[in-house]
Amino acid sequence: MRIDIVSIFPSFFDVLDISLLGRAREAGLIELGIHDLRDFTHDRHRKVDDTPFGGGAGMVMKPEPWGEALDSILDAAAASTAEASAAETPIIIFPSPAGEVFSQEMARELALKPALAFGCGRYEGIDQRVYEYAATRAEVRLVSLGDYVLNGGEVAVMAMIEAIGRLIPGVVGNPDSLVEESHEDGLLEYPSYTKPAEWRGREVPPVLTSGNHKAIALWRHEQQIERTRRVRPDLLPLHE
Ligand code: 6GU
Repeated sequence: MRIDIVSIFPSFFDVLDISLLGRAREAGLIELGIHDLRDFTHDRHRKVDDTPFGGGAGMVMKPEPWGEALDSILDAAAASTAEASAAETPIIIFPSPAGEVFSQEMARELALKPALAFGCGRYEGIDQRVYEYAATRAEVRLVSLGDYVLNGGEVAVMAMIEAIGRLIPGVVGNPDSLVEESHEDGLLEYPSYTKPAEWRGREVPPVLTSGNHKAIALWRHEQQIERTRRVRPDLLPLHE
C-alpha cells in the first residue's frame, strides 16, 4: 500500500520508521511519502494560514498550498499507474472532529485499498474549497477519532495508520493474533494470563490450566460478554 501524508509537522511521522510499521516499510509492504505543506508555498514566509472570511477566532489554512500538495500526490499516482487508470488513485482522508467516526470496520476496509493520502489540518480547519476540489479528483473522507478535540490531525493520522497498517496482509507476522482482539468480533477481548500460575497471591483462573479447550473457549466468550456489558454496553445489541 502507498501512503502519502501532508502536514506542517512532517517530522512528527519519524516514528513510523520504528516497530511493526517500520519493518513493513523495509519489507516493501508499505510505501510512505511524507510531505511538508510549506514546500508548496511560494512566499518568503511560507505562509499556510490566514484570517477567516466573515470574522471569528483562529486561523484557517489557505487553499493554494493544499491544492498544489494534493495535485502533486495525485499526479504522481496517475503517472505511476497510467495503464491501471483509476485503480491506484488514493482515497483522500482528512482527519477532522467533524468527520465520520473511525472504527475497526473502517480500518479493515481501508487496509484493502492500494493507496491512501492523509491531509493533516491545523488551526481552525482548511478552506472548505479544498475538500470540494479534492472530491473532483478522488474519493474524499472526513474521519474523526472520537468525540473530543485535538490540536491537529497528526495524532489522529498516526492512530489510523497504525490500525490500518497492521491489517495489511504480511504486516503482522502471525495473522491468528489479529482475530481474537477487541472489536474484531464486535466484543471487547477476554483477559489474558501467562506464567507464573500464581503471582503475589493471585492465581490464574483454574479453567485456563485445565486443558479443557471447550471449557476454555466458553469461559473466554463469557468474559467477553461480561466485560462488554460492563464497559461498553453500546456494543452489545449486535450479540443479543
Ligand atoms: Cl481526526 N482531528 C482533530 N483535530 N481532532 C479530533 C479528531 C481529528 N478526532 C477526534 N478529535
